[in-house]
Amino acid sequence: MASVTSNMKLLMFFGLVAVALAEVKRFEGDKVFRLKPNLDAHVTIIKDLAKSIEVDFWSPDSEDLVTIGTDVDIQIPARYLNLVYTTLDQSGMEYEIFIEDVQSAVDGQADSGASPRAHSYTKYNTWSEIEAWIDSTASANPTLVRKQVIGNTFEGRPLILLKIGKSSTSTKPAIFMDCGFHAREWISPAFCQWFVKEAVETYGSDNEMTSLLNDMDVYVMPVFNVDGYVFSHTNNRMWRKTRSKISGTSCIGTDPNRNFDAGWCTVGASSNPCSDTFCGKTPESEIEAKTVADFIRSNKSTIKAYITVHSYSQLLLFPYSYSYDLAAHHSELLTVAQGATAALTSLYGTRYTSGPGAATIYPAAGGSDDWAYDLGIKYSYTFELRDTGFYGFLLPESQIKPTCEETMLAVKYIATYVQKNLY
Ligand code: DDK
Ligand code: ZN
Ligand code: ZN
Repeated sequence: MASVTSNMKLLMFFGLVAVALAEVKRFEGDKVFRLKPNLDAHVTIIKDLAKSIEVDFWSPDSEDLVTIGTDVDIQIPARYLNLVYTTLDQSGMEYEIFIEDVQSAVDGQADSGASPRAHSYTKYNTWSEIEAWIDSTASANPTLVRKQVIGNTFEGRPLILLKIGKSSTSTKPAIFMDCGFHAREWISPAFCQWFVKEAVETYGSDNEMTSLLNDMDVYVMPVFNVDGYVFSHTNNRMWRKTRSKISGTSCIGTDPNRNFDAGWCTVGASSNPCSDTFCGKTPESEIEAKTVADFIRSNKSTIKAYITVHSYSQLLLFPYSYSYDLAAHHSELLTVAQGATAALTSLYGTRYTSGPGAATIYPAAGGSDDWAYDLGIKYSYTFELRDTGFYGFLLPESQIKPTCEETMLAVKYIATYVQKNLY
């Protein structure tokens, strides 16, 4: 027994040393540019840059998605700035600098004044803080919140759902909402935590929330891509994908929002494992995607709506993204989206665009929203939260509260619509 304990201490010690020694990527002097390609030649130049130097695409999320007439936000490492300025100036392409120093923006995110080692709804919590928060929230609200572990990530962390709703002996219709598909989109898990807080705090006083949670359950997955989220805290703030190993390459990770079985890898996705939009070896090759897809398939008859929360761009999207074809329920999906974004805007004037994915953002196959819709879940929506690129993924913590408050109005609008149209 004594030797087990000392071995454990030794392991813990090396674990801590490994964390302390882990290369934390720094971004001193890196800049984020907004490019405005309006000629084929400009698109070619951007794609060539992506091949020859290290460029991190913020929006769209990979060079494969760059098209004429759509703004491109890219992060350029400091050492390539001279080359990039020369290239851009020769091309005649219009551009602006959105972030002068990425490291300062990374450091500037934590402006909430919240204590760094305690959970807070107005800060970007680490996975261990979120895990502890899940347990305390579930045990403090046993009649309203139940924790469900539905599987494990590639690196062995738990995939956790919170089932929110008034306990009932009969099966209730449900809404499934996930956050944290993409590691660097930190505002997304912050929103799922906020939603749970609002649910438990306003059940019984807010009529809309009370009626919703009496009639329905909401499955909230606070973090889908847990391994990626952890990596974005410990090693690379700009990480997007999962952390799975792919045989035959040293590149790591798959884009989980290209890994679902919906027109898989046909458009707006890459078969190159080094790309940030890598679609994976096969549909559902990622354990996180397979686990969530299995859960939704098993609860297909009760799940009436699917909501997935990303950032940034201020969009509310619905199917399809894998095709320009309009969904069979296009006009209803659009009307609900417009109602939801109007509610969102009413609070602080934040402007959102809504529409089908392919035409509104870019064609992209393998998304969870298209997959859920084709499975038969009619109300399937993807949020792209704040902002429109001023801070991008580095949205300061001081914007968590207003962002979550306005997003609550949109999510409640959709949920209430679904609830009123159940039968
Ligand atoms: O996965 C993406 O590239 C964005 C969120 Se970062 C969403 C794209 C639209 C929905 C794809 N089904
Ligand atoms: Zn995303
Ligand atoms: Zn996004």
